[in-house]
Amino acid sequence: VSPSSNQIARRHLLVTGFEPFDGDGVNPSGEVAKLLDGRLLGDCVVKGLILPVQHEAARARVAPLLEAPGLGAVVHLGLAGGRARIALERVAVNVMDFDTPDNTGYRARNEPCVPGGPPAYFATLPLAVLVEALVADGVPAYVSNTAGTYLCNQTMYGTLHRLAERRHPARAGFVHLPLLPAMVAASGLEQPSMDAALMVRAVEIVVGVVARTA
Ligand code: PCA
Repeated sequence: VSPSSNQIARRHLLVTGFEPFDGDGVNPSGEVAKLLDGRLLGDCVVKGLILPVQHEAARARVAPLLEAPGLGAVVHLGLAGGRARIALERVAVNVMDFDTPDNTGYRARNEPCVPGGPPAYFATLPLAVLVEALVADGVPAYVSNTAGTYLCNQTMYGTLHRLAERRHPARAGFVHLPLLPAMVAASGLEQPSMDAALMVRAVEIVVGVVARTA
């Protein structure tokens, strides 16, 4: 006998983005996560929130959410300036080695995300299915083999580590978004960008597939 739906916590998908960092006034990943908060996907609801760009604070924000009953999957989002396409990250490594300081001015040098943790974790989201769904809808996307060694990698690693430790069935992974056109305009640099509406559509496709397959 399965419990009636009001006896169990609603199945939900955790979607996080980050606050702006490195002097930027905006971070599209945080904006998209905020926009999707509360969205219904079949029997699943999105819990969207914005993480601080500091490793302990980001971890403290995510940790209790990974223990929440009804957690179906985790999709972390972040900004990756220089990427031209939606990047589905394949792997998180146990390294923090920052090229730029975090939002508290701290610059980690060759530190582990989790002391004693395994060298790396693969994303557990269905990456090939996600790329296929994005590309079929005309959204440029690919599977990336590095999430860097900054906050995004650390957050992906921390989540996959915690879920693996608990043998939690929720799938998890990380999606890097390109710069917004206005960010490139403001920088005056020769950089690729993606319109906000297309990024939103991309993440909607990702969470839609993840909700169906979680
Ligand atoms: N991107 C950074 C950290 C926050 C963000 O949005 C990264 O790629 O690590």
